[in-house]
Amino acid sequence: MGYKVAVIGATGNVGREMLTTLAERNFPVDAVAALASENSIGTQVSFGEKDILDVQDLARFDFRGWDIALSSPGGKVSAQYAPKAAAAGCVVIDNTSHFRMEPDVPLVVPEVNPEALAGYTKRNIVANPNCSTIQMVVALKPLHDLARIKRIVVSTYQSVSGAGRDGMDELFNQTRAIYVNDPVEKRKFDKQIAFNVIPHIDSFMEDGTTREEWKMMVETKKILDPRITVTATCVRVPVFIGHAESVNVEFERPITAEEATEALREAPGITVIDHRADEGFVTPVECAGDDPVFVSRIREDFSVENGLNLWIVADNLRKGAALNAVQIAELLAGNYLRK
Ligand code: 11C
Repeated sequence: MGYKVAVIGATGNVGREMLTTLAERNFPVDAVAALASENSIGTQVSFGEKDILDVQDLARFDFRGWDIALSSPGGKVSAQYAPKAAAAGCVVIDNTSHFRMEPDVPLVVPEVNPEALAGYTKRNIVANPNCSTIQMVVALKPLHDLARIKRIVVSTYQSVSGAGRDGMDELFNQTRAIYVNDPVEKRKFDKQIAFNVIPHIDSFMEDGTTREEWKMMVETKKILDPRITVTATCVRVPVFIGHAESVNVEFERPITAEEATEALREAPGITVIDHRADEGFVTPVECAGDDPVFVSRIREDFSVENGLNLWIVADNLRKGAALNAVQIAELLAGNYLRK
């Protein structure tokens, strides 16, 4: 016997990837519902190689009798519908930032803090972290276990798919416009993204930090360890899929690059590719469509005590969103919602 699974925001970048990931990993389903706003009624989405689903109106959907909802619409839509689905007995795994920092909602990365999932019963909601946080904490968990992280300095290189399909269209259209000498139009990003980089993701906060940077700080503390201090600079780059991060870590105890590499090689969800030679590292183009978090350029940082530098790359739509959500569903099914 399988589960009845609804995907909210099924027509978006992440929603489609959720359907693909559920099918690829053979998640045991008895029924799958693709839900979106009424504007998408009449459209269809694929579920695996063979099945086509008619998109249903989220506003009219009755969640009673449905086991799990994987939710990736806008934050405001989640704020309205996740509690509704949860109250009907459906466990919501929500990919928006809306519930992440609420103390009675677990924020889960299965390789890092699977035990936190037990708290889902308080609200029937589990939060999926931000994509740039997920790949960083997966890579840092084995190193934290080894030598205790004190401080993280991270700079991100985030692809336009993090901003949805409109972000991908804007990179494509601006690139084309520049080649054919058409005017460059800006809709999604506040500066030109083609042939450029933009140090601004999500809204600005009062202290000059952006919300994307703030999320990396607070989510890392909630998932990995509240004692760790984090400072982040988040940058949008003209790449379609795959976020990269340059991460500088200060540990409590000494740790060599060799020890770190060995621990990373043994840890779940991580692939180390680090040959210290031309092409001996991973870039976003190579990680797109793959599940692991890739770690390269592992080296000691002699400018601080117990410092290490790393280059971390992952597909932001898969491990950064859909795959992590489906892994949470697998944990739920295996440990809490057994059929
Ligand atoms: C980006 N990380 O690349 C964002 C997308 O809080 O879930 C995901 C935003 C979030 O723009």
